[in-house]
Amino acid sequence: MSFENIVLEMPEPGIYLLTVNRPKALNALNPATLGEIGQAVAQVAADGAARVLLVTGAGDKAFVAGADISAMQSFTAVEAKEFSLQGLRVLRSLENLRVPVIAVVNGYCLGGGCELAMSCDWILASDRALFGQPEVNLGVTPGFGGTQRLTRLVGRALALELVTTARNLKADEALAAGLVTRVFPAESLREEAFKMARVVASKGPVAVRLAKETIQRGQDLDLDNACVLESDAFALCFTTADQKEGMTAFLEKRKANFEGK
Ligand code: DAK
Repeated sequence: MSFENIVLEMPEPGIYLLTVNRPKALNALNPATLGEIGQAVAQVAADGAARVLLVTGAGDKAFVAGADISAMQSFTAVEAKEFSLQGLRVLRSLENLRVPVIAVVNGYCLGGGCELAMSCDWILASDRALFGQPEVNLGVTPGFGGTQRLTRLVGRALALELVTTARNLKADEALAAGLVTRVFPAESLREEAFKMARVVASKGPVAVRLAKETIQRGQDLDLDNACVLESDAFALCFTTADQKEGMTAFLEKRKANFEGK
């Protein structure tokens, strides 16, 4: 599949890299770009060899500086609703991808860009990253789930402060707030992200998928029901060859050779 606004590649076995590629517009998300991200997610979802997806922005200035303001400026309310629903749908499909998805944030990560990053499973940031939901500067609210995902990640008070003041967070504050999991020097961000992706790709693929599903599905349940999900996932692992291989390899003091079945 060929794209105009993104690049999707598999630079190493099992590791997909999706790059939003509109550096002249700081990788802003217009409807075409969102559509291509949706197609790329479907492509990764259909590839049984996929183990992890990295999502980043082209250039060293921005991950994504937001939804495309020039595309939105003349929207009618109906078009705005369609755009918002498209964004919500695409970001949800990314979130629901069965393999872990890691955002690799190298600069401005604003508005729809922050919403894209938050729909990934976790965020790695460079020390030059800047996060925010500045939509109120433009007279609108966040439209791709920012009010909800930011609140779940950093809590109600900070989410409200950030969304209503449009204040941006530097990487260190984003780390302290739990919005990002790790911060790296800008020069080493990409290599650190690949190192982490290789670690994920080396683990039992079925176990990794089930762990993601259990954490995701369980977080909105009460603890008793969530733990039933976990115990079912754990039991399901014992139907796989990977469980036998993983435990046998441990006992034989060798590296496991997982096949994803
Ligand atoms: N959209 C379109 N173009 C953008 C852009 C964006 N979000 N951000 C930057 N650009 C473009 C600039 O217009 C400029 O283009 P040229 O003038 O060169 O043609 C180019 O990228 C470089 O930007 P700057 O010259 O401004 O670069 P600076 O380094 O001076 O400043 C900046 C970088 C990130 C501080 C600045 O560009 C900026 O403030 N950008 C806007 C950031 C922002 O407000 N982001 C949030 C966008 S709103 C909804 C659906 C979705 C949403 C809301 C509602 N519904 C349908 C209900 C989501 C909204 C958003 O994400």
